[in-house]
Parts: sequence; C-alpha cells; structure tokens
Amino acid sequence: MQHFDLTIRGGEVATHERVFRADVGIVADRIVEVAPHLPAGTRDIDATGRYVMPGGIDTHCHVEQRSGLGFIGADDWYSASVAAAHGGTTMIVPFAAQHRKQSLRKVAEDYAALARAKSVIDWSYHLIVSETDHQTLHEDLVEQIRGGITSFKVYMTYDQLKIDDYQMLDVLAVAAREKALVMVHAENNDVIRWVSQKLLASGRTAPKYHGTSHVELAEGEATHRVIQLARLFDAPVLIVHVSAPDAIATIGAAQRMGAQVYGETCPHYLVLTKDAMDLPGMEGAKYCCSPPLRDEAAQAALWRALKDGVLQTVSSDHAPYRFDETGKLPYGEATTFKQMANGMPGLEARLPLLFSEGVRSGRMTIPEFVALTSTNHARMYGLAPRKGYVQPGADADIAIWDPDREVVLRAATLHDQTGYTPFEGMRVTGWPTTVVSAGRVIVHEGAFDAAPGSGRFVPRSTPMPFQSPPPVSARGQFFRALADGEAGPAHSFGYLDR
Ligand code: DUC
Ligand code: ZN
Ligand code: ZN
Repeated sequence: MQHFDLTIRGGEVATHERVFRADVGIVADRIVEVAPHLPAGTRDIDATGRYVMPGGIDTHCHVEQRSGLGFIGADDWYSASVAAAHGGTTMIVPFAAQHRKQSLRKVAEDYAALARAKSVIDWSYHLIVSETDHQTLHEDLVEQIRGGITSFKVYMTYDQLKIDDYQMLDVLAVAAREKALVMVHAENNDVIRWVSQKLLASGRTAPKYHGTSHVELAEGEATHRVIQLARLFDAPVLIVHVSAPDAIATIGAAQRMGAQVYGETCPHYLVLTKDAMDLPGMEGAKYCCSPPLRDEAAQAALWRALKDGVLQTVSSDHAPYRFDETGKLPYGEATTFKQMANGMPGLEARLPLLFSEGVRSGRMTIPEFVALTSTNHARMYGLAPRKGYVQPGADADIAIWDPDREVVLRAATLHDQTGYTPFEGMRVTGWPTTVVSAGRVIVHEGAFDAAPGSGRFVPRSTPMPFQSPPPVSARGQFFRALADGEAGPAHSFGYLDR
C-alpha cells in the first residue's frame, strides 16, 4: 500500500470543475492520490468542514521592482512571498522590469537571483519590455521565452516605459512567432497627459484628480487599439487590470469576433470605488492605482465579466508603495496626483476578498473561484497541469479553507511591509487556515514555517492561448511572414489579392 508523507483527510476537494469529498495523499512535493478514505500519512491533517483547493497563483504582483516613476515598493521576495502564503497563494509571478537602455538579459538574471535567495513559495516572473532594439527583442527576449519565461508585459502609458504602436507591432510579431503571451497595460498616454496638464494648470492637484485624468475612455481606447494591432498577426493578448465597462465591452466584442483576447481584473476594482480617492487630506493617495478605481456600475460590470468568462483571472496587482516619501508622498502634503506612486498592496487579501465577496455573497461558485484565482492562471501562463490542480501528478500546492472563518483585514496583522491596507477594517468570511507548498506545510493555524529561498523556480511552458488556437487567418499569416522578412509573393497567402 502506498505510504504518504502527508495526507489531508475529510475535506471537500474543490477544483475549477467541481466540489467532492475526497482525501489527498502527498509524497514528497507531489499529489499522488485523490480518493475517499486514504490511509493516514506520516503527517495527517484533518480538513473536516473545510475546502481543499489548489493554492492560489498570483500572476500580477510587483515585488522588488522599480516603477516607471522610479519608486520601489516595500516588499522584497521574502516578505511578499510570506504575505502571499498567509493568504493562500502558493505561487507568484511578479515582473522583472527592463527600464530604458537596460539589458533585458541582465535584468532577468538579477531578478531571478533575488527570487532564488528569498522566495518561500514557488515562483516565476514575467518580463516588462520597454526597449524594442534587436538585442532586446530578437536575442534576449527569445532566449528568455525559450528558457521558460513565456509571458511579458508592455505599457501603453508612462513616458518612462511606454512603447508606441510601431514598437507594439514589433513586439506582437515576436510574441506570435515565439508563442509568448503579451500582457498589456492599456491606457491612452496622451489623453492622460493632456487631462493631467490641464488639471494641474488649474490647481487641481489632489489625489482624486488621478481618477479624473485616467478617464475610462483612455482605457477603452487603448484596449481597442492594442486588440486591433494584435489582430494583424492573430497574436493573443491579455489586458491586465481591466477596470471599466468600456474596456470590458471592447474585450467581449473582440472575443465574439474570434480574437484571442483575454482579461484580468483585481480585487480593489471589485470592492472599492473612486470615492476612496476623495478622502480628506492626502489619505486618498493610498487608493490611487492605474487604471484608477471606478464607480459601482463598473464594479457590477466587472463581476458580470468574471461570471460571463470575458475576464479569466483575478490578480492582486500588489504594488506595495508606502504612505511616506518613498512612495505615496514624495513631496509630503504638497505631492500632486502626478507625483505619487501608483498602486496598492493586496497579495494576502486577494483570495479572502474574492472568496468573501464572490463566493460567500453568492456572486460566484467555488469552482469559479478556483478557476479565477488558480487554474486559469496556470493555464494562461503555461503552468498547467503542474500548478492549479488538485489531482495526481500535480505539485502539492494546496490551501485548506475554513469557509466560515471571519477575519477583519488590518495592516497590523497582514504580512506585507506596506504599512497600510486599502481594505482596512473590512470583514471577510472565509480564510485559508493551512497552506501547503510543494508538500511542505508552510502555514498552519497561524504558524509559519518556511525558510527564505525554499521556493523553487518553475519554468513555464507554452501559454494556453497557443496550445489549441483557432487557425491563423490569411491576414495573420501574411503579417507574421512579413515581420520575419519572408512574405514572398503577397498572394501566396491569398491575402493581398483579395
Ligand atoms: N500598473 C500596474 O500594473 N501596477 C501598478 C501601477 C500600474 O500602472
Ligand atoms: Zn499596469
Ligand atoms: Zn501591476
């Protein structure tokens, strides 16, 4: 009879498809059996009355990364991964950011070294690409993709990071050829710049004007534009941190036309509104992120888009800028909305917020919750079936949830280093009481046990959008070939002569 190192018994296993009574048998770092009535393991965990779910995967968080404006967040790979683990997340995929003139290869190597030394849970990273020279796109990026970094982010706004439409075409062509998923921060830079300048010139400098300048139309326009650019090559794209009905409608319409467009949103857009940016004094700065918080109608549209499948993932967009001169207040009380760091923390609260506001409030089922927080991330970013599943052969990354545990979110008890939480005082129902990472029980009833560097790098395979894609159209084939300098006679693709 198989002997297990760890057995989780008596719980309800929850996957992206169903919830069923079973025990989970683990040997070393892998799940080897999921069945009723398994024998006790060397260590036995009683999960009676609890859900046994795949650990969360957070594919959008900023850890030890310099922002476009030059800010560094409060968390390093250790504190970020500890916070993630306490909230039920067992893998994070932050960003190795290339700033202008930097070598993408060096950026990636340096970043991986930080993670290797400090992360307590398994990890990978995406790249942020801000240069499109030959070395970056055709040497370093290709090398990274082939080495298991199969996704990267580009910005359409922020003068220090943004690429223009011409550069975007170069990027999309490489991604389509190399089968890498492009994540896009879609906001129209000039709209934001123009509105910001007018606001500042008229003395409107308070945090709430951040929201005014990042108007919904700027998000909608850029979302539409990058989708059209991607369609030139039939290249898949994933629009990150979708916040507004305009962008949702655009993504949904493109999907209905057959375009390979995917979308992500974040808990703060689901549970907070722009009113928070209008708190007295500089308090509103804590709630400034990009795109900004919107209104109740946007919240309702986002919940609907998660339910309808227009959006596939919920990530934290953890951006742990402190409420001091290192982040939110570089010029103290005189800081304008243009000068502060954009973003807010949320690694640890992501799953509890979605469980509480999604599952417990009746907006989504438990399988939908698992899909949005884990399985879809694994599929989209080339981690499936190793991650995101409770089934034999998968990594033993598991969060055991007490669906009735009530917790009041407080910065003082969360584990990141930001010093505040935008969710301060919110009461959530449902919390992961035990977290298993690669077979190790790293969180158990509040006790934490994992050493810095004990997490492992997980090379990622081809993202799901490339695995069984719809046929590439004649247009896509033509422009892909043109990008490679191989178009030949245009009519060979039956495209230009139509
Ligand atoms: N974009 C992000 O993805 N995170 C924080 C701020 C931003 O603009
Ligand atoms: Zn962004
Ligand atoms: Zn982000």
